[in-house]
Amino acid sequence: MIKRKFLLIATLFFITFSFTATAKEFTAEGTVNAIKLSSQKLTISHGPIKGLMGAMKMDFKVADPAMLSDVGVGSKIKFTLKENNKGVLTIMDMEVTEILSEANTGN
Ligand SMILES: [Cu+2]
Repeated sequence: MIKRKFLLIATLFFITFSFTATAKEFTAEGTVNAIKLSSQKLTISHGPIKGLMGAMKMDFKVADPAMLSDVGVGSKIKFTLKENNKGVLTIMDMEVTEILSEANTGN
């Protein structure tokens, strides 16, 4: 159990360190289209993200699965994305700016 805890802390430390070392950060706004609990992702129709991409509908992984229960389908959100050195985007932080529906569907 102790060994496991150490591994978890070491992993978290490593992830945090690698993010701060190489990550690029972006802020964006969008509407949640779907919540995918099993893959820890949100499908979002997002507006243009300066320096990254234009407006489109796509999936983003969230940093913490608990974030998936903070939104519903139709929620408008502001979010912070981090891009790691492999170009993988993760939502690190988000804020609901408008709730259009409280439906929270699974996969
Ligand atoms: Cu996109």
